[in-house]
Amino acid sequence: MKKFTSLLRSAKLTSQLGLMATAAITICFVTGYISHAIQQPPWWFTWPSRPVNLYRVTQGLHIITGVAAIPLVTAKLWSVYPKLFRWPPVRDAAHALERASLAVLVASVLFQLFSGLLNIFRWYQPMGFFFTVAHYWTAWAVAGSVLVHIGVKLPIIQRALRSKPRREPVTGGLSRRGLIATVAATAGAIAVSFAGQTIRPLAAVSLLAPRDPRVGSQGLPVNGSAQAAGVTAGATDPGYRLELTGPNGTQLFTLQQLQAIPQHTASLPITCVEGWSADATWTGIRIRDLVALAGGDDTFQVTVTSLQKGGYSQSTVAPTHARDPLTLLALGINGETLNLDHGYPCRLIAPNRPGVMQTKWIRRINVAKPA
Ligand SMILES: Nc1nc2c(c(=O)[nH]1)N[C@H]1C(S)=C(S)[C@@H](COP(=O)(O)O)O[C@H]1N2
Ligand SMILES: [Mo]
Repeated sequence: MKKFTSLLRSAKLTSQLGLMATAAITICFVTGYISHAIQQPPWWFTWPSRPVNLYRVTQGLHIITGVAAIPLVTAKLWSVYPKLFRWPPVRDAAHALERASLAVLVASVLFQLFSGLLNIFRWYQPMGFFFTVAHYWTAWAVAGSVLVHIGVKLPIIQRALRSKPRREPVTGGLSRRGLIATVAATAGAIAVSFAGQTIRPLAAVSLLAPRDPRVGSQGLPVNGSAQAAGVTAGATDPGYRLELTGPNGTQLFTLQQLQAIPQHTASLPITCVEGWSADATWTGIRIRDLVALAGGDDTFQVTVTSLQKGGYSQSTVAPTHARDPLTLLALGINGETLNLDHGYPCRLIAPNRPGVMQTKWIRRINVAKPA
């Protein structure tokens, strides 16, 4: 076996790479859970509406640590793969269990990194709705199997990390430190080149990111055009009415009537779960003013429904966000009337909220007490 084992491989190298990969995966897991909980809140979870850029930071970290984990995990697997060919493959029951947990670990981590990458590049066809569900549940398999793996290996890891480094080969070649530095630099470069889609000053060096937050109609990328959503006819229909329902009953508004309600301005980003964020200045009606018109107060939640059938056609605005004066039913963007792709005649924009919940082409707003 010796003959195809690089001299660089050692328990110390594996432990150090493992530590780096675990750090990235831990941040990725926590920020991913946050994104999930905002969209499907468990009973104990509330997400604030401020600071307005908090979700931008957590989701930016999710994507950045996810892509940075790719070289870290690859290097870590490289450092141990000759062990795959050890004979006998299974020594006893405990060993068999350990190997099974390793198989779960490797498969679930690779699935998460790969499916996440497909999502960043908006290649949904092979996954469809399946992605969010699978990506969520597989994250638990990663968390569980990482914990088991660390638990099993802890004595080896501790010994390896404390051990004196083996004498490095002197004649040319890469040293262990050199390898670690190369892997870290690769992870860092990949992280930076994706970060540009959410940190504007980095956009120029954002070589790998699929989105440039500076590019798009009205100065903002479009996710899901009006045509793709099948709403063009409904959104431009002169008979369009916004329906507002609540304790005061049902009220209908033409676009002209909406424009006559006091307008406010808010500078807020769209932060897509895919990792890009872009700032814009929005003009429209405060949601809390509509809540008051409907007969609600600041303990009420708001559910908005799109002209779109299926897809991201509905979202709920919790009281924390509904009463925030920055939360708008936007009619305008960057000084212009909202164009069709950005949600004409009106769309939701709220601080510190995932893009997929910033519903476009709204036709109904329901104001109700949370269940
Ligand atoms: N009705 C509807 N609203 C929607 C979507 C959609 O597909 N349908 N896409 C959402 C997603 S995923 C994002 S990131 C934002 C993007 O807004 P923009 O296209 O104006 O940049 O809109 C959100 N609102
Ligand atoms: Mo999105």
